[in-house]
Amino acid sequence: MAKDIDYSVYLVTGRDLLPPGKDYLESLEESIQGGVTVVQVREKDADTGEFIKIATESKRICDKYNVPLIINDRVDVALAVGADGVHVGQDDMEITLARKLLHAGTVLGLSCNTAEHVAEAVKLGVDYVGIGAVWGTKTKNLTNPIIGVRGVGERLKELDGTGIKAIAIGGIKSSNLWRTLHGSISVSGRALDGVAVVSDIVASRSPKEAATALSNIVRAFKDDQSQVRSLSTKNGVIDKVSEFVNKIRTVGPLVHQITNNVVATQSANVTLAVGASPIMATEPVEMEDLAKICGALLINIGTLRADGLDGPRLAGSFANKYRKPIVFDPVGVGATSFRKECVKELLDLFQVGVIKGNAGEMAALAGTSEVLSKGVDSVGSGFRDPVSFVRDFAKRERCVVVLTGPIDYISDGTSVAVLENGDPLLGKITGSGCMLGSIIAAFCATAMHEAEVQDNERTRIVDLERLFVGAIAGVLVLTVASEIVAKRPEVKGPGTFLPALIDGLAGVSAQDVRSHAKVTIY
Ligand code: 3NM
Ligand code: MG
Repeated sequence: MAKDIDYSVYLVTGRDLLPPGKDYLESLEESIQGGVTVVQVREKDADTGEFIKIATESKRICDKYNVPLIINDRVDVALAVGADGVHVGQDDMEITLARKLLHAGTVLGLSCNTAEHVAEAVKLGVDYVGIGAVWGTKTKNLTNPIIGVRGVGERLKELDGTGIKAIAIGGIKSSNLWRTLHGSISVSGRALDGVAVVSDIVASRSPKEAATALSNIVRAFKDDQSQVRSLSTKNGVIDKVSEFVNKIRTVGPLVHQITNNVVATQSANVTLAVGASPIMATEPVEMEDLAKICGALLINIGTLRADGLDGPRLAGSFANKYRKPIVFDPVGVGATSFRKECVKELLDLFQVGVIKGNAGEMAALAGTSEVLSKGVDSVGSGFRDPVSFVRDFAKRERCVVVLTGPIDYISDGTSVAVLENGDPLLGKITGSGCMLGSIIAAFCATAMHEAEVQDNERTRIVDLERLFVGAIAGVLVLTVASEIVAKRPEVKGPGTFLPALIDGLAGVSAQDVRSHAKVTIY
C-alpha cells in the first residue's frame, strides 16, 4: 500500500524561478511552514550528482516537517535519496517499469492532459494523476493544449470509482484558486484532491505567505464540500422564500452592483424597494473595500467597455476572497464576440453563485444554437427541454442558473424550480431582466446573511441550497409584484407600469408571495 499523502498544496520546485537573493532551501522551508503538504523536486537541467544533492537537502527539510517528498522523472534519484514517490510525465519511464524498479509502497504519479492519458493511468493503477495545464503558464513550455477548468472536470470524471487521487497543475495561483477548485468539479461531483504550484510559491519573496494563501483556500474548499444540505420540497422552498421576504428589510443588505448605464437608476431603486441598499461602483481601486462590506455582488455586462473590465475583474476576485455571492448577468452575450470573450474571461476568473439570463443568452453561454438571439432579446420560445437544460448547465457551471422568460426555470444542478408568475408588461419595459438580477442579488445576500448568523461560521463560497432559494425569492418577488400592480387602475401601459412596479416591490409581502406563487419543483 502506498503512503496516504495529503495532496492539498503540492509544491513543485523550480530553482530558476527564485527571486534574486532568495536561497532555495530557505524558500522551501518557508513554503512548508506556510502550508505546503507535499513537495516534488523537479530538476530539468541538473546532472545526476547535483540532482541527488538537491534532493537529499530537500528531503532533510521535508523530514523535519513530516512532509512527503516526490522526485520528478528520475527513479534512480528517488531510490538514492529514499523518496516517498516518483512523478512521471507522458514521455518519461513507463509506469510498469518504474513500479518494478521502486520499493513497494512508493507513490507513483502521472501527468495527464487527455482522456486517453487518464484512462491509461487508471489501467496502470497509479496513485495520483497531475492534470494540466489548467491555465497558461510561463514555467514550462507546454506541448499539450491548455484544458481549462472544464477540461479538468472532464478528466476527473474518468476517475470515478477508482481510488486514484488528482491534482491540477499549470498557472494556478491564489487569485484563480477558488475558480480552479470549483469550476473543475466533475458532473459526477468529483473534486480535486489538491493543486500543484510552482511559480506562485517559488517566485514569491515570501513563500510562506503565498503557501498560506493557497492552503487556506484549499482547506476552506474541502470544508465546503463536506457539508451539503438540501431543502427542495415545494413547501420547504416557499417557507424559506417567505422567511427571506420578511427578513430582508431587517437585514438591509448592501448590494454592490456593476451594471449598465441604461438601467442603473431603476436597478438602484428596485434594490431599495425590496429592502436592500444599492451601491453602484465601478472604480477598480475601491473593489476590495466594497467586497468586505457588501452582502452580494451583481455583475451585469450590458454596456461593458474594454477599458471598464478591471472593475468586474477585481470585484469578482475580491467577492470570492471575502466569500460574497456573485450574481452574473451576461446581457446580450450572444450578440457580439466582444461580449462572448468578456464573459468567458470573467467566468474563468472567479466563481459565480448565480447566472441569470434569457434563453438566447443562456444558449450562447452554453454553446448551443438551439435558441437564437437578436441583440439583447431572445428569439422564439426557448429550449425544447428547459428543465433539463438548466439542470445540466447549473451542474456544469457549479452554480445556480436562472433561465428567464414567460416561464422561469431555476436550478442548483439537482432540483429545478419552474415559476409561472409575471405580467406581460414586464416584457414591455427595458431592464426588467436587469432589475431581476439586482433583486436576486439582494435576496442572495439575505440568504447568506442567514447562513453567517445561523452557522456562526465562515459561509460557503457557493452555497447552492441557499442561493437556489435566494434566486427563487428574487424571481417571485418581482413577478408577483408585477401581477399585483398591473391590475391597478393607474397602470395604463409600460410608462405607468414602471413606477407602479417600484411601489409594488416596496409593498409586496410574504403573504402576497405565498398566495400568488405558481411554483413546481422537480
Ligand atoms: N507541468 P506554474 S504545467 C511542471 O501541464 C508543469 O503538465 C505542467 O508551473 C503540465 O505553477 C507545469 O508556475 C508548470 O504555472 C506549472
Ligand atoms: Mg518528465
